Amino acid sequence: MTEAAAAASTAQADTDTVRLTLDEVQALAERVLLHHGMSLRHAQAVARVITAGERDACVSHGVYRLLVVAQTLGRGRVSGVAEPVVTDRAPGVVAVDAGFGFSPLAFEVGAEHLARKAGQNGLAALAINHCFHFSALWPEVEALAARGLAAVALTPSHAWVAPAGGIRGVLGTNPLAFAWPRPGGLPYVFDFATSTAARGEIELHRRAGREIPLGWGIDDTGADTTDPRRVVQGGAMRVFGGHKGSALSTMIELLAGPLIGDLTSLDSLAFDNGDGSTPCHGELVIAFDPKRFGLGDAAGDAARAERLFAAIESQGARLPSQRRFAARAVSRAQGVAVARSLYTDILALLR
Ligand code: NDP
Ligand code: PYC
Repeated sequence: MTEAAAAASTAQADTDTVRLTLDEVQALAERVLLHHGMSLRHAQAVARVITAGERDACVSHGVYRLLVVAQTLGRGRVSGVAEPVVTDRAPGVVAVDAGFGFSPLAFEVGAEHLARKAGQNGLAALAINHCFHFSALWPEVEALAARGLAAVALTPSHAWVAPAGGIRGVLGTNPLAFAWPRPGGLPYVFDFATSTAARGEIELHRRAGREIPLGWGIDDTGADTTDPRRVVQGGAMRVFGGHKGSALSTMIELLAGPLIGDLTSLDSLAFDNGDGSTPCHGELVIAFDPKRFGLGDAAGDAARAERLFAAIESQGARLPSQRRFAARAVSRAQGVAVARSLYTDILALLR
């Protein structure tokens, strides 16, 4: 590319995006959510996960989600003000009833209890019930790793995903997240949908009029398609990893659904009844305290984990979340660039 072409392309990119500091993203998100009737506590908690998504360049779960959350609030089923209610179910189990509010505040309230119970028992579980759930799970497992705990989080969604060998949506996009605390540094974290791609990615492609890669979804006849509209209208998404992803996704349905007295993705879609709201169901988070598990050589155990990470990286492979952590550092220094069309749609939510 010539210098002039590069300058023109940069200028084009500048006009197509709006640069915001992270404080501005948080403030914008809070404003939109308060405008749509959320309590301050909910608005701040939801804005924190949305800002974290944008900061870490997880665009499918960043400010784009404001459109989805506002639409869900507009449908009137979700409560923007419900205060989470904590119940001590067992020495190792705490439940938080979100009262049909969004999940982030319920997690923030429950995390304290979960961490205390994990410290007492070695491991503990947090069951969040009756929550509208739109967020990425890594902020939650990372928060637990920051307390020195290893953690797993899982949740269903809506029945958009066909099981391996099937062609109709039965399973959710069902994310699975894991964090492992590392001495003096950022944790090892992965967090992925058990569908080939998250629903948010398909929606973003649809918004942008872009094709999706083959393998993400099928149309209403079960044929592979690159048209996101055909996946969304009568088609289905694909699970990752064939029968293995299908089984993992089913496990998530069971553990974060019937096990904790809550809905599966099929139930969540039926409950939605065509509203197009964020899925409503439960979430399960499990925390492990390494201090209660080992044989007394915590430093040796941590060093063995570090050798595993080093062996992965020494081949040129990267650890999950490294892209996010790198994006986080850049966003903290330079802010984030939001697509202008998306920014305009978000501002319209304030009218
Ligand atoms: P991605 O496929 O983007 O990433 C999955 C994970 O794999 C990330 O931890 C990522 O790290 C890591 N990764 C990606 N590429 C590599 C690589 N080459 N080497 C090593 N690690 C890699 O995630 P999804 O699109 O599946 O999911 C996105 C988000 O959507 C998740 O945060 C999930 O929680 C959320 N979601 C939420 C749902 C809900 O119901 N609430 C439903 C479905 C999804 P990195 O980020 O650093 O690239
Ligand atoms: O991207 O699959 C998704 C999703 C569903 C609910 C929240 N995010």
